[in-house]
This record gives sequence, C-alpha cells and structure tokens, in this order.
Amino acid sequence: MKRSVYSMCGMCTVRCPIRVEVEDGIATWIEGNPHILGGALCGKGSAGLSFHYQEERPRSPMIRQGSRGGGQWKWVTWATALDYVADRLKSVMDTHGPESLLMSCRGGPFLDLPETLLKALGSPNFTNHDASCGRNVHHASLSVYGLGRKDFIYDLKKCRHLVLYGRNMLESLKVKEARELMEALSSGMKLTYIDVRQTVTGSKAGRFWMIRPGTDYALNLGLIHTVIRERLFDEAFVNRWTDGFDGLVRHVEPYTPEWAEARTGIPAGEIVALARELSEDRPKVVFHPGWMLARYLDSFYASRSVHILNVLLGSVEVEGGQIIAKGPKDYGKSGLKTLADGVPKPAAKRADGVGWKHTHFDAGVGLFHLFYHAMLHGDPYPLRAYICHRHDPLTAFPDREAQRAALDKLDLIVALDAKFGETTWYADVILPLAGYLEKDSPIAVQKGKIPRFIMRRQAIDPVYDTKPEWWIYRELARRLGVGRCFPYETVEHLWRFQLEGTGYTPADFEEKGFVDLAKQAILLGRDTGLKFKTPSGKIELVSPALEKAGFASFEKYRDKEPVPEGRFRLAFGRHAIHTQGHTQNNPLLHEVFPENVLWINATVAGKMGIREGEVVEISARGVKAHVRAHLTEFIHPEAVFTVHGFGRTVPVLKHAFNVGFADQRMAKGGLDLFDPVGGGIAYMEAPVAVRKVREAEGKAA
Ligand SMILES: Nc1nc2c(c(=O)[nH]1)N[C@H]1C(S)=C(S)[C@@H](COP(=O)(O)OP(=O)(O)OC[C@H]3O[C@@H](n4cnc5c(=O)[nH]c(N)nc54)[C@H](O)[C@@H]3O)O[C@H]1N2
Ligand SMILES: Nc1nc2c(c(=O)[nH]1)N[C@H]1C(S)=C(S)[C@@H](COP(=O)(O)OP(=O)(O)OC[C@H]3O[C@@H](n4cnc5c(=O)[nH]c(N)nc54)[C@H](O)[C@@H]3O)O[C@H]1N2
Ligand code: SF4
Ligand SMILES: [Mo]
Repeated sequence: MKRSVYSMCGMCTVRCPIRVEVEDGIATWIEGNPHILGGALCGKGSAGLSFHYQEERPRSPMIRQGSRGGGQWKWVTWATALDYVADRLKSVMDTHGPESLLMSCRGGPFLDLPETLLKALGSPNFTNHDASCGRNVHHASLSVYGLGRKDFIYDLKKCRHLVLYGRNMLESLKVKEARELMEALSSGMKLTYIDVRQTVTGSKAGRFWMIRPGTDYALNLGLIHTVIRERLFDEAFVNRWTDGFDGLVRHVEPYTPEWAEARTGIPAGEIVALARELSEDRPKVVFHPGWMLARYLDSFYASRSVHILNVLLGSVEVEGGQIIAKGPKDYGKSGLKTLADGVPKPAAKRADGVGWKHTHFDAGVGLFHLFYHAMLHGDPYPLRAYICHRHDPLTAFPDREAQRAALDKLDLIVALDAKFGETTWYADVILPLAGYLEKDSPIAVQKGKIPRFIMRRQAIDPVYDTKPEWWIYRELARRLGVGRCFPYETVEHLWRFQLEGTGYTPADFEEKGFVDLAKQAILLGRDTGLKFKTPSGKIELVSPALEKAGFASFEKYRDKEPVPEGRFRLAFGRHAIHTQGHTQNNPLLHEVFPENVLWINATVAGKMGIREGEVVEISARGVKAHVRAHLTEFIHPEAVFTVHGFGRTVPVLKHAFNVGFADQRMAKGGLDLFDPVGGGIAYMEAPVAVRKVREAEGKAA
C-alpha cells in the first residue's frame, strides 16, 4: 500500500518541510513539501533514505564498558539504559546538587522537552551550540535592536540589492532561501558578495570582492564613513528611530575609504561606488549579517557594523529589506503551550557565569565553552554530569584534548544521538534517537512574515531499536520523580496539550503538514508602530547596557598581526552536499563528496613548490595533519580554506573514518580564544602553517 506523509527533513538543522512516500512500510521517495517548497529539496535531504536504511548508526541503547572513547560497548535494553542513567543522575544530584547537571542541545524548534527536564530537576545549566556558530551576530543584534539574530527575516523577493559577507546562501543553504535568491536574481536584484574566496553564491554576484581575511569591520567602517559623509542615509528613519547617531558620526570620521582600502585590499573607489548604488535602492537593500561574518576577536563589532548599515539605509520593517519576524501573538493568536512554562525556574546561578558574572551575554542559553572551566575547577560549583543531546562539541569546539580533560572530570556523560558523533562516541551511555522519518516530534512554531505551526509526522517504523525524544524524556522524567512535568501518554496527547487555546487540532495538519496563522502578512508602521526591545525602545547605536558592562558602543579598529610567510588564516565552511560533521558517512553523500581538500592560492602555492593534488602538511601549535592541496586563484593569498566536518575518528563509520582532515583540530588552545563582547569562538585568529610534506619530513628528520 502506498501512503503520503507530510513531515520535516532532519538532514540538517534547517528542517525543511517535506512530503514522504511510503510503500508497504518502506520510505521510497522524499521531496520538499509542495505547498511551501514546490517539491524542491537539497542533495542532503535527498540522501535521507540512505541514512535511515544504513547500519552504521546507534541501533540500540549502549553502555560503555572500557575506557572513555575506547569503543567497547554493551548493547542493552531501553529499560536497562534508562534505569542506569536515572540511577547515576540521582546519585550525582544527591551528592553535588541538581545544578551539577549540564545539558546541551543543538538549537531548534523542539527544545521544550530537554529544557523542561533540566528545569524540573532544578538545574539552570541548559546551553546549545551557538557559541560555535552565530553568537557574535546574535549579541550584536541584541545590542542594536534588543532583538536577536532569529528575530529578523530578509525579504529577498522584493529586495533590490543584497550584500553578503561570506554568507554562502547557495552552498550553506536553506532550500527556501536558495530558491528565493535565485528568483530574486532572475528578477534583477543586485548581489554583492564579499568573501576571502569565491563560492557558488559569489559566482552569481554582479560584484565579488575578495577581501583580506578578518578585515570586514574595516570595510564596513569605510562604508559607514561614506554613507555619512555623502549623506546617503535615510534621514527620516535615523532621526525617528535611533539613539546615538552623533557618536557614530564622530567614530567613523577617520575611517575613510582610502583607509579601508589599505586594510581590506578593496579599492576606495569601489567602496564609494557601492555606498552610492545602495543608497539609490534604499530601503530595499539588505546587508545580511549571516551567522558569523568571520570568527575573530572583533567579530561582535564587525557584526554590529552590518546591523548599523541596515539601519542607516532604513532597511528595517520594510518590503525588500529586513522584516521583524512575527509570531502568533503579533497576529492576535495564541502561541503553543509549553511544558517548560509549568515548571519554576531553578534558583541556582548558571555555571557558565552568564547572566550574573558576564552580564552582557544573553542568559537564555549562555555559552557552552565556559562550562569547561566549571568542570575542571569546580568554579563557581562542580559540574558532574552532562547530557549531550544532538550536539557534537568534540567536532564543533576547538581543542579536543582540553575538552576531553574537562569531560574526564565528569561522573556521567549521556548522549542522545541518531548518529555516532565524536562526543557521542566519548559518552558513557548512548540513547539512540529515531531518525527523522521514524518519529513524530512536538509541534513547532515558525516565526516569519506569516507565522505557522508545523508538524513532523512519523513516516516509517523505526528500522532499529531507537526511540523518539518525546518518549525518552517522559521515561527519564518518570524515573527521576518529575513525571508530572510530562503529562502525556502518547504524542497525540502532547500535541493536544500544545494546541490548547489555539483553536487548532492535530487533524488540521493532515492536509498540508502545517497551518498558517494568517492569510495576509502585516508590516508594523514605520512612523509609530515599531517597538524595539532595547531599554530605550529605540535602535541603540549607543548602547548604555553595553557601556555599563564595560564595553564601547563604537570600538576603534585594531589592525591584526600580519600573517608571516608560510602561514595562513584557516577559513572553513560548508559544502552543499554535507552537514557539519554528520553526513560524511552517508553512502550517497560520501560518493559525491568523499574527502575535503585544502584550497590554497595558486600563486602562493607555486612559490612554495606545491602542486595541485599534492599532499601537504598543515599544522598549528603542535597539531599536524596531512591534506591534499587544491590550487586556485580564487582564494586570498593570506587564507587557506577547507570544508568542515571531515577527519572522523569513530572507527565504525566505514566511509568516513580517518578520511580527510579535521579543521577544528588546528584550533589548539581555542577554548579560551573568544570574542570578549560577542562570546563566539575566534577560530580564525591564530594562523596555521602549511608546507610541502617532503620538506616537512626533511626538516623533522
Ligand atoms: N549544506 C549545508 N548548509 C548549511 C549547513 C551545513 O552544514 N551544510 N550548516 C548551516 C549552519 S549551522 C550555518 S551556521 C550556516 C553557515 O552558513 P554561512 O555562514 O553562509 O557559510 P559557511 O559555509 O560557514 O562559510 C563561511 C564563508 O565565510 C568565508 N570567510 C572566511 N573568513 C572570512 C572573512 O574574514 N571575511 C569574509 N567576508 N568571509 C570570510 C569563508 O571563505 C566561507 O566561504 O550554514 C547552514 N547551512
Ligand atoms: N572548526 C570548525 N568548527 C565549527 C564549524 C566549522 O565550520 N569549523 N562550524 C560551526 C557551526 S556553524 C556550527 S552550527 C556548529 C555545529 O555543531 P553541532 O551542533 O555540534 O553539529 P551538528 O553536526 O549539526 O550536530 C551534532 C550532532 O547531532 C547529531 N544528529 C545529526 N542528525 C541528527 C538527527 O536527525 N537526529 C538527532 N537526534 N541527532 C542528529 C549528529 O550525529 C551530531 O552528533 O559547529 C561549529 N564549529
Ligand atoms: S536544507 Fe536540505 S538537508 Fe537541510 S533540512 Fe532542508 S532539505 Fe534537509
Ligand atoms: Mo551554524
């Protein structure tokens, strides 16, 4: 029998809506939800079947037998695994208090379950991956608007000019956004793409600037200087909605386009030309803040300058610009009920110090890397158990050795994962999650121009002995004496609980897999209707909160140490066919893109005697690796580039084990190297060395 099921992709965290065909219990076809994506899906999404029917994933609960990371496991039943986890957690909490429990979970729409469990147990230490991703951008956005990085959407359909800083929309992709970009380009939208190398996205741009690594802040200061000097900004908007414009004017005075040229390598005349072009198209222009801009010690201020450029050109809450993402309440509707709302906030302070010691960071999820200090030193109090849910810090954060040394202080590490991540392999217990086709998930809210509720429905029975999150958290909670916080038996009960007061029922999702909460999108009025969540209610070019915490609103530009010959900034990023570190073992994706290489500027490589395809040694602070060189003129001479996620060390991953090179290994000492204001890891601050292998071996001998 053939069935069609609306669900959500899980091959990356974008979670695109999908339609799945199932024949006699076997999934045979996946496509993008035709009502939203017109059937389109990316390569990774299309390889979803190959993930589900592959053997090399956790197929039943596992308890570690030998040393951590040693790879000796015992398969156990769910009852045994859950009893074991609950008993160990109880004993840790009895001895050290509930706050000694840490949980990290990759951000996303389904966080209510893990957050509720942790809160119910009495620990404030919930965190996510974002210190390794977009935290600098997020904090910069909060400092300007009081709204975070996810509170804006970009109206590409009506935009006239889009500026991207390493935001590689066509490779580091979201299906809906990539389609919108292509459509906008076909309708004449201009695209300026700024990166240390050329990308697929950059190849579609009318203007491509190969910027000197880490100098985007200097470029933006030059742009802001020009916009102000030539009075290209939206005066009405700036006067009505911003605080601190005079301070900005004074700050950018010395930063002429010529000054910026000397740092970025981008000709002053071109910087001026871009500023003028954009002012003609304003406010239908977008400077996209991306995720990370670049990962340096001054990325917070670089990101802030991107937000400020949008403000100056009036690109706020306007068609073709950036629009404040609307939730149910903006349309007078009730939001979903959450389990966490019914549980009191734990009294203990966060062990990462966020919210009390570090008051300028968003206390919602804090900063993952700061927990390692608490693990190692028991300061401000001991952390003794860690639940790692769909997160892989040993891949995503720097310095594997330093991380392991801290993790080794813990009495218990539990991993909830659908794959064998590096951290999962280092855990004491693995609770195997069902793949996304094999499970129902809680209903999610998607904010946007028009907010919607969307549902992931189970399409097939679990291929192995794996379980969905809603079941695992409920079972753990019951064993830990907080089952009352998970008041449902089936997922249907949970959905009904979530939908209480909204007027919808689970049946409303059958037709399309989602429900839109309005028919027509509304924009808030730009004269009186805007309300920013800053203390002043305005856009804060000068941020009193930031200054109170001891940081400047406008930071002067500091030149970076020059990169010596033979050394490079290690840039990294994504490829359209892989997701972070967890698709390298997918048989289909492995076939298309088996191994990462190291991009290096062809002229520089020529001088070093390095040839295309030759294996080179890359090293930093005592860590060495071998990788094949790829020579191209399309990368800045001071940078090398690789696709992140390779060099897996989990031996059961038969396609990915030991294949390619792990860029994160080069960031030794990097847990302490983070942007002090934005909180994000500054991976690219310390350069790497590259040399020919024969030469390297000769010198070592
Ligand atoms: N296919 C695929 N898509 C994904 C993901 C995935 O794993 N796979 N992951 C998702 C996630 S979590 C994220 S955060 C996003 C990331 O999406 P993006 O931020 O768009 O992209 P990245 O691939 O990380 O690439 C960063 C780019 O920044 C460039 N860069 C490096 N240094 C500098 C610099 O100093 N200045 C400038 N201007 N550019 C620089 C690099 O050369 C690279 O091209 O992608 C999302 N989409
Ligand atoms: N050096 C370096 N470091 C980086 C990056 C880089 O490019 N270079 N990128 C940074 C960025 S942008 C980010 S967002 C972070 C990402 O860092 P993470 O959030 O840790 O990475 P992911 O690989 O997305 O997800 C982690 C875990 O989720 C599991 N998982 C995958 N699919 C599923 C699923 O369907 N269900 C469940 N339950 N689990 C699943 C994977 O097995 C993996 O163990 O890394 C950051 N760190
Ligand atoms: S971008 Fe691709 S892999 Fe990610 S959720 Fe969408 S279809 Fe799946
Ligand atoms: Mo990310």
